[in-house]
Amino acid sequence: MHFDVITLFPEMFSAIKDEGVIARSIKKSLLSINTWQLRDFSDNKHRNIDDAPYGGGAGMVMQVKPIRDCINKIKQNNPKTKVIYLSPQGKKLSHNLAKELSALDSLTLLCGRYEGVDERVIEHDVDMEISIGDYVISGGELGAMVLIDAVSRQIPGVLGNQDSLNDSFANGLLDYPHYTRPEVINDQVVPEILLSGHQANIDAWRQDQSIQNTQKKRKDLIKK
Ligand code: 4G1
Repeated sequence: MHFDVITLFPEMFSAIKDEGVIARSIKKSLLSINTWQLRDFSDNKHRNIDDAPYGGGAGMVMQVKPIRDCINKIKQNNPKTKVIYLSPQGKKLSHNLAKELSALDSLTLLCGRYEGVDERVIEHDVDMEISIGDYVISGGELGAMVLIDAVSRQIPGVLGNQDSLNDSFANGLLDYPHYTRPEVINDQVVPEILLSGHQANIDAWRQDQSIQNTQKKRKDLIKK
């Protein structure tokens, strides 16, 4: 899968490009991430890409022309790419949406800054708006990185071993509790069953803990 990312802060993406599971998958050619500096598509010597809002008020708005030129450039190599604008107005990112997107060959992620993009970009150039949650953040870049991580994990081969986290959440459940050495610390003990060596009982216990955990901490996740 290929990601093109349109941003004013391409350096931020080193957080996922240089480290961890995404970096390894890039080296294995399972994934590629190209960042595009939107300022390279500015038409003035100051490299501005934003202007004041019509109607007045605070803040600046990202202009149509640089964004449209950048998207058209990306589409020259990649005519079928799906253009996603990370935005608080978008459909909420979920495990299921990440899974659906992972079936595509190419995504173009547009990251907003300031007050966001001119509405005409959304009307004419964007295929889908996606949000990572209901809070104010400073830019779409963190949203794009969350999306890249969640989508990439669903691509076969990206995760080394089979991933128990994914199995758990695919059922719509939270994870079960984890323990490692030592067996006792400050009077806190590891549940006896995990030391029993009886794998079938351990699996059943974990399944039960997943359900109880979900019931207790995230009732909203329990399927109707
Ligand atoms: C109004 C949230 C504005 C925000 C209401 C989730 C948030 C990108 C996301 C904002 C952004 C609420 C996201 C807000 C996001 C332009 C630049 C929009 C940053 C911007 C609840 C600022 N998922 N926010 N506005 O945060 O891009 O992806």
